Amino acid sequence: MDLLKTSRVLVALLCISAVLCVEVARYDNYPVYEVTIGSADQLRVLQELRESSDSYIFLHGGSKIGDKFNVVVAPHKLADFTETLENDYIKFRMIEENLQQSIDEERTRIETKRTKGVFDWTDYHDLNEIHDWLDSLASEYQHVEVIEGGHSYENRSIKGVKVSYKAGNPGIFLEAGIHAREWISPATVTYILNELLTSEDQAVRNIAENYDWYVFPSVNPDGYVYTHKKDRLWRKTRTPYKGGCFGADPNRNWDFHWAEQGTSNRCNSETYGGPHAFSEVETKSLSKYIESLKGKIQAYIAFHSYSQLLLFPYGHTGEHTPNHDDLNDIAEATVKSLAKRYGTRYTYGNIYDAIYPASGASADWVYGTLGVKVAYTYELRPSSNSWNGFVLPPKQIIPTGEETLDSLVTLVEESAKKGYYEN
Ligand code: 0X9
Ligand code: ZN
Repeated sequence: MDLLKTSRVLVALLCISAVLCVEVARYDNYPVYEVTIGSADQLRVLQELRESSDSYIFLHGGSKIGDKFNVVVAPHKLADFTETLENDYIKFRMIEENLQQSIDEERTRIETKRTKGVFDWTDYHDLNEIHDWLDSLASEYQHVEVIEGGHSYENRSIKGVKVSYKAGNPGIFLEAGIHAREWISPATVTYILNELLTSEDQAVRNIAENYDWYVFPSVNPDGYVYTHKKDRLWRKTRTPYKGGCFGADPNRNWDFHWAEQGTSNRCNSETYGGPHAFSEVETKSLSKYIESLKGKIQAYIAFHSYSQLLLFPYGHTGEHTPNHDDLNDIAEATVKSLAKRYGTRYTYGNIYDAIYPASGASADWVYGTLGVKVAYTYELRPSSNSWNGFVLPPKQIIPTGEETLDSLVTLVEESAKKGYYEN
């Protein structure tokens, strides 16, 4: 997003101290609308709107007639927005008048209340804290090794760890934070990593010690830093592009049916796929690392938010994968297990049908190119009824971590029963 050129976002000066002032994107008086998809034609209009500009922020997806979803609209686009929807008889209603309020509350809390220097799951952490914590794990546990899985445009490390209790284990890759604003994703994956190392629960110990875990909590580090410092709702990378744009959607940039579905070729769009596949150094470098694990990783799980879904390939077509029935059975058992602790309800299915057509995503590339047959994408809490799900209250981090770990145990056990980790 080009703040100055498009003036999508009002820019304010936030002075953290007398000497340090940074420009911060603000969403004062940005309303949030709930939109209902009434027909296939309306869905097409809404998809075009999503891909048209960054003045509309689609907070979560919807793909079926009857689905509702929430959109943030920049004040200068309000007239266009309502006119387009009215012309196509699309049902919509305002559910929040001022998006900025919840962002302000979160910022105040993080700056004033959080205990600095302690890594726990009572609140969200910035990139340095996550990286320092990963380093500390390697010093503390002999089974942990820090790995640089790649790097970012602004030259930050895509840092992760490998947890291996014994040689010859099948590998499982956990990817988090590819979309910068989805803060519950790194928080959940660090929670899971901590449990893999410390839990005394027998089922958790079994999966922890009988698999090698490759855990990458923040694979879009520039974007994540940007959401902490400048724009809480940033989604993409931060590569500059002609026309004053920044960033591509790193989950539309992988070289598998790139740019075919659910992506935009306009650089200011939230779903801009980039000028070519792997244009982003983040996806290019990380994919090289993942390729180096070919044969070693047998499951790949990406964590996003929000709307409580468990998705599996493909995203570029409604055609089913060869192991669709297995993926569907495993997903069914996984969401059942997730619901046990707190009653959190997930739905599941192949990406194309269960959320929306979207190609060039990491999980599809891993499935389609590397032949990793167990490939899932979680859309974590909250449900799609929430109006600002990226700003999830921190008291939900631990429950989200707990139920997601419960479900991950089932996902691994069920896929193992089906023979996916036998050599
Ligand atoms: O659109 C996305 O990239 C994901 N949804 S989100 O709201 N977090 O942006 C869904 C990803 C679907 N996964 C694949 N196509 N593999
Ligand atoms: Zn996402």
